Amino acid sequence: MFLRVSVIVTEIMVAGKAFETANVANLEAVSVMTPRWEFPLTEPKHQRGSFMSTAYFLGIFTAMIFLAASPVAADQVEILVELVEVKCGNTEDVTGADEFYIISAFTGGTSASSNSSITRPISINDGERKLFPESDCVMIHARIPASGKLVGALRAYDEDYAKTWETMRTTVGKATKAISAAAEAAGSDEDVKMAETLEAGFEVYDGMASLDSDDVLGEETLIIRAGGPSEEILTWKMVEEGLGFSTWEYTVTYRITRSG
Ligand SMILES: [Ca+2]
Ligand SMILES: [Ca+2]
Ligand SMILES: [Ca+2]
Repeated sequence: MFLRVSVIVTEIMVAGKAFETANVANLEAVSVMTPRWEFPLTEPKHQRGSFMSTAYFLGIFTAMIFLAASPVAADQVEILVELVEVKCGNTEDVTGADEFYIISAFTGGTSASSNSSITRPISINDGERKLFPESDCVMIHARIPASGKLVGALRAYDEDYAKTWETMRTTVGKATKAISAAAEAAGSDEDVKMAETLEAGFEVYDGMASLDSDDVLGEETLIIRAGGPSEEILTWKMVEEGLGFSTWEYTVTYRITRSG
């Protein structure tokens, strides 16, 4: 479409230029010839005709430039936020591998643009990097207004108290519902208000004793605007270097994809 409009504009530019050049030649001829032949070249009708033709071309030219410069306006943007991999520099557990997992909460301010997810634990040790399984990657996939945004909150854990992961689906569903309801009730697109609605989701998880007993490795808040590159690969680093019993270091890579 854009290419086609560009070609048409170029054609009009060439035609307009040729027309203009011809007119300039005519007008020069008029000024040179005026002293000797006042008629017909200085006849007002002829000059008005030239002016009208030039204005006509200019009008079309301007319209075509406007069309070419205006992108096809998408009022909605589809955003996909996915986990890619986790890299471990240093585990939290003092001996052996950690069981690394992430819970997430996202909202675009409506029920339809709210979601929560949890990944099944990945056994990972010092110096290793592991891909999140495809079935656990998607944190949010939503359509939001082109002027909108998503806010998200991520929390990473090392599992120390085994859970029945099959029953976690029910919990994830409850968390998603809680975020959806809070987002609809808040009815706000302020960053802080949107982030607050995510708390409703975390409260559901925090109510589980087994999850509450696991070690929290890091937390991250995200604001993802609808406008932006079609693909971004970002990292979230969490480090504990303190004087406590344990130290750890993790880097999580995630991807944002936008399409019109
Ligand atoms: Ca631990
Ligand atoms: Ca552990
Ligand atoms: Ca350690």
